[in-house]
Amino acid sequence: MVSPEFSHPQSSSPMAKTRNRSFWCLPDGCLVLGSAFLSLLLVWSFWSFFTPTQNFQSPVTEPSLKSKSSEDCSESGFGVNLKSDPKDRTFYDDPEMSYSIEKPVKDWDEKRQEWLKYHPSFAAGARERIVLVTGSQPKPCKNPIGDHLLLRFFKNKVDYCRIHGYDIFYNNLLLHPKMGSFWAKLPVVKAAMLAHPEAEWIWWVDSDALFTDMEFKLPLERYKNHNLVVHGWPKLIYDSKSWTSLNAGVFLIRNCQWSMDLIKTWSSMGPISKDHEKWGEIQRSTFKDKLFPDSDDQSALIYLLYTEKEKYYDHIYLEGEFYLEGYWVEIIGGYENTTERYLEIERGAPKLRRRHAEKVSEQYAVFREEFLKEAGNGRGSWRRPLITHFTGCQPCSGDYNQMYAGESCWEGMVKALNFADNQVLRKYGFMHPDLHDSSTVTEVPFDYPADEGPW
Ligand SMILES: [Mn+2]
Repeated sequence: MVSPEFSHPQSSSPMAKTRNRSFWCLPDGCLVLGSAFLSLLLVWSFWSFFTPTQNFQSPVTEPSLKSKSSEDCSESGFGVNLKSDPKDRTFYDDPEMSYSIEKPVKDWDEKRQEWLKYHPSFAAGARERIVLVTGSQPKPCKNPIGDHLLLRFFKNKVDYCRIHGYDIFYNNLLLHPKMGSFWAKLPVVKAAMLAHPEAEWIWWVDSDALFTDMEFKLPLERYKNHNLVVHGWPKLIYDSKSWTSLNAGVFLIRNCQWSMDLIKTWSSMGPISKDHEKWGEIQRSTFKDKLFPDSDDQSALIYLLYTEKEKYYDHIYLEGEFYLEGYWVEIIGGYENTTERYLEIERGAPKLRRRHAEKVSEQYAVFREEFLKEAGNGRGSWRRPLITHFTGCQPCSGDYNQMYAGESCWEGMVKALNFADNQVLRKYGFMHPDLHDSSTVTEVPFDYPADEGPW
């Protein structure tokens, strides 16, 4: 689909002045943290030397720091305490609390806050914490190379999460028997919100989408006054009334009551509703370019934005500035040019060529950023697209939209997967010399690409 670019009208909202307001659902349910909790945060920032940050210079063996912290953190992983679950009652102990999509959760902000109060090591970084959620169907793929492709799409997400320190959950079950196909994500996202009270955001990424910029991080600061972030364009929703005015295959949703309510309303247009068929008809009559009869999650979300703008628009950030997900057809032809432009930058910037541990990759992303100012974003840009989405190609079933040759789907996927893999492999000393050839690798020469060899 077309992806018009214009700046987001909400980005200049007056809300943007208040920096630290948005811990919980925004802007309706903004809860101020108590002073006791804040002091816990302060104490934690002192303890957190176990998680060295870019600014922290003290050696971890400093004896005066070691004694107290090691008692509390000796059984911890990466600055959070994985072994402490105090006996205090939380929502997990409430027999009424259900993970099912059919039983709404109430007072989630308070319940989540209470859990964090009893787990202070998680409270410290909660605002920035993301859990990526993805998944596929329970059965083996019909497409003979389907499972292999899904494995590579999943590996790509694991790579991205490892580089950025995010947790990832892969679901391959229908959590509600009626919520299949594109509706299957909603029960999973709801369950993930309950399973991860430590995370502020759940990031759903479809199985047919992959990260093609392993360095780029979501600009969370931009979303601080919003609860849902999707790739989309207001003009296409309100003027064109198109069912592709946003894409529901990738979204970031805040772990809060507003989102619980949205999921309830959203899924009420899905197959769990007795009005499911009727919703299909309503969607088709509202969005004239929608050609199939069934009610789908993407049209349902656009319908909410379209019919209840006052209720939803201020809470949903339509990200149109970069490829939060991008249509593969308009992207994959640009990988070679992008690769060449990035190499050109590196030839002139030794600090970008320096070999480094994978763990410190984010620092090199910061270095690179100053050279990407001219790259642009989104369509027509030579910046690596954050996510390439193979909309219309189904890796597992092997079905594809008849407007493409099937081969172009599978070849495009291989090219995108290798393009992404090259960014990862380089930290391990290797790369694919040919994006169309998955099985051949070459060793990366020292000081590459300055010493680029004849290959
Ligand atoms: Mn998809």
